[in-house]
Amino acid sequence: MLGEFVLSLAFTLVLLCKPGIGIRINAALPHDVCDRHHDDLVQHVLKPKDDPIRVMAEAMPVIGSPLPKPTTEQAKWIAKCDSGTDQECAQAIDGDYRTSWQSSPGVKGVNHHITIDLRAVRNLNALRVAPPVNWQSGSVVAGHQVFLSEDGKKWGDPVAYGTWFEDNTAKWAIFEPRKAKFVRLLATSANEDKQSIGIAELDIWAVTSLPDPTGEGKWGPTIDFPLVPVGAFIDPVSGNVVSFSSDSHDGNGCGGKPDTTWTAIWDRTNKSVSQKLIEDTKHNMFCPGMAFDVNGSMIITGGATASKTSTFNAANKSWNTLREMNIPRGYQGSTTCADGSIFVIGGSWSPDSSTGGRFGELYDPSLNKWQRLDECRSGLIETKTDTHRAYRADNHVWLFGWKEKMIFHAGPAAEMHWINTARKGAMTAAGIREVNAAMCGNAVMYDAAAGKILTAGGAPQYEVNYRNDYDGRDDRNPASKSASSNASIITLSNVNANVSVASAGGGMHFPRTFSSAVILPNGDTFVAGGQEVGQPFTDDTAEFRPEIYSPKTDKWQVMAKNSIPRTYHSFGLLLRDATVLVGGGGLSSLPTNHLNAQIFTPPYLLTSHARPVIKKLFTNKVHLGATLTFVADNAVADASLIRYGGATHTVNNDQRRIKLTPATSGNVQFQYNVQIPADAGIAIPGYWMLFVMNDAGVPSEASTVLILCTDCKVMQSKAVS
Ligand SMILES: *[C@@H]1O[C@H](CO)[C@@H](O)[C@H](O)[C@H]1NC(C)=O
Ligand SMILES: *[C@@H]1O[C@H](CO)[C@@H](O)[C@H](O)[C@H]1NC(C)=O
Ligand SMILES: *[C@@H]1O[C@H](CO)[C@@H](O)[C@H](O)[C@H]1NC(C)=O
Ligand SMILES: *[C@@H]1O[C@H](CO)[C@@H](O)[C@H](O)[C@H]1NC(C)=O
Ligand SMILES: *[C@@H]1O[C@H](CO)[C@@H](O)[C@H](O)[C@H]1NC(C)=O
Ligand SMILES: [Cu+2]
Repeated sequence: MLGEFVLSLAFTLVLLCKPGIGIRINAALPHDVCDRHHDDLVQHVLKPKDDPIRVMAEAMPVIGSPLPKPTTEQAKWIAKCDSGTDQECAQAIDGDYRTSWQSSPGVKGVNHHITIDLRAVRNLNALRVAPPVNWQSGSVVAGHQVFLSEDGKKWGDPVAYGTWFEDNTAKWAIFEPRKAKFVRLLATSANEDKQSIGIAELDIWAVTSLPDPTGEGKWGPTIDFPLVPVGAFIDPVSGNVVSFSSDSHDGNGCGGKPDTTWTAIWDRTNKSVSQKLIEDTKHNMFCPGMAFDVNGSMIITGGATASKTSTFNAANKSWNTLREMNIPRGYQGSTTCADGSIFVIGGSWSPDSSTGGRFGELYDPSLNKWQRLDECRSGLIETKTDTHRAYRADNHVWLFGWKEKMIFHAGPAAEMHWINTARKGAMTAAGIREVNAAMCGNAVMYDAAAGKILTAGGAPQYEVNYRNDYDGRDDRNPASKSASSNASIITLSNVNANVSVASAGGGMHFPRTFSSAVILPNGDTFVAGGQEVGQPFTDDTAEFRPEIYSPKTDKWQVMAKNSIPRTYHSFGLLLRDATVLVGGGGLSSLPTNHLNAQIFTPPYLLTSHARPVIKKLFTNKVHLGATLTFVADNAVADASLIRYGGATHTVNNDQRRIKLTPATSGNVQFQYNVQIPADAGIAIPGYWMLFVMNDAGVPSEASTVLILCTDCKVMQSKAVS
């Protein structure tokens, strides 16, 4: 019933936000429709009838259930807060949504907080915070940290923190189950003068037993975002994560101002998440292409405002408008080339959603100009197995800038190609990767010097339940229901030659589509999330068990599972500290929205060995072919560079890894040289993370290195001093 309702809603939304409606999706979606969706959710799905709480379109925990609030004196929960009597505090746990705890006015810099003593140790996995019925702006908890304790004394790091969108709906902090008797909520953003926060009710969720601890690695903490982070990238200057949704923080096409985008920045050092509506660029960046230019600016093309190009400038943290593409599009593939130009191909919505025709285009940042590549025909990159045909067949293209002005097209179509940017995008067949297309699967260049690309997962067709609504025929394709567990290693050799393809470890343990793949410093690839039956805006058949592929052993190894689904519209990114951030999913005004991300700590950081430290880097700007010298705090056995990338819709074409071989340098203890590849097609200019590893395989935190482009005009005109 619930499933049915969700499905039909998802269906309606997909319908409403269809192509043809085109460039401005939200213009076609009247606000009363959005409001109606919201009310439906509140009335029929999430809200008990006599409960006046307003519930946002956000996913509930998929495990556990709310702890009943005991009424006997011995078992009754005890609330303590920073202001008010115990009786007043207790209004937040009295089971009555019409009464609330209201703090006294704040003192600047002092956080309000409330601590609940559950009187018994439980396996907690979520906290729900309901605002007072008479909600007022500035009086609800937005910035927050959630702590757990078994004894009320030792608290440790927060299990969840971040910022909730400031409105009158209840908010979730969902985290991996952990034993605790005490829960503390710290309201970090309501600490300005005179601000008083109110909480109508706190609900605490628990599971009966802790999950099976098998599987390596560790999940947590959860970072709560004030939006569904559909796309994300790391600002290479600060190391902070910049994320974005659409013109709405929790829906697509049900938002506020047309051609705007909600963004949120997670600052890891001070554990805060800030938000901002970007209006100046007049670009709704929902479902775009992403590529990091050679100068550390994230170039975001198309999406909901389909012809626009925007850039986030890492140097001054501002969003700016660049020249529009010739061909408007969303869901395109995009990547940065060896000469610093940005390539896009494919995509949806326009110019004609039924016939495709979304040719390649090349952006020259030095001229701020797009050039159409007339020989680069998107028909050649289309998958042949999608009943949604041209609307979906050329989406989320896997592209890798390469030597000799070439781009390698690795999929998701079964057929692979070389694209020659010097010859109007002329395409040469490069062989067949596998029998079927792998739409919404992953492809990562984990060893660039050796020309190695790992591909994994995906499905023959984008969405299972797609019906061709243009001709009224039912094109649903039950035969292609399942996502793939297939995985391949592609090896590039000479340009224009067929590539070689081998199975990667016989395939993943689990089939998945809409998953994320993140290259790790040691050359392994972490794959997380996705679902077995690919259907946007659903979490059915979600896969919670990530796995890591190691080229050294040619094996996939299952990692510890998490409990938050990461399906359509989720992302994964390697962080500078060599952990992985996996987040998002949804953005549909439905209760499958995930306004959070979780950190995964790979097994290499959970050993007893100390992490090596890069103590000194002789320069952080290095030319192609040059030697880079660094000093570590201890002996180093291995090193690598991983290019900063941007992830959305399963694709992060710009992340790539170069294996480096550290050689001792001079007579200085723990001083090493590494050689930067001379070819810009391998070491694509721009910002990279340098990691070093000890002989136990433990990686350091990354130092950021800018690879300069000696002979490309882009770098010359935008040269970094
Ligand atoms: C954290 O740092 C960001 C800058 O990255 C700043 O805008 C924000 O106010 C800081 N937050 C706190 C709570 O200190
Ligand atoms: C940031 O830098 C870019 C590129 O140099 C420039 O176009 C833009 O105006 C700058 N924005 C601000 C707010 O300084
Ligand atoms: C290269 O691959 C194409 C398909 O993409 C195939 O038609 C051709 O025979 C292959 N060439 C060689 C030499 O294997
Ligand atoms: C996986 O690969 C095998 C062997 O090439 C193929 O038969 C199968 O159809 C593939 N599965 C999917 C879902 O593409
Ligand atoms: C990009 O290039 C400009 C010069 O055109 C420079 O001022 C700026 O600092 C660079 N940005 C970054 C993030 O390196
Ligand atoms: Cu999308």
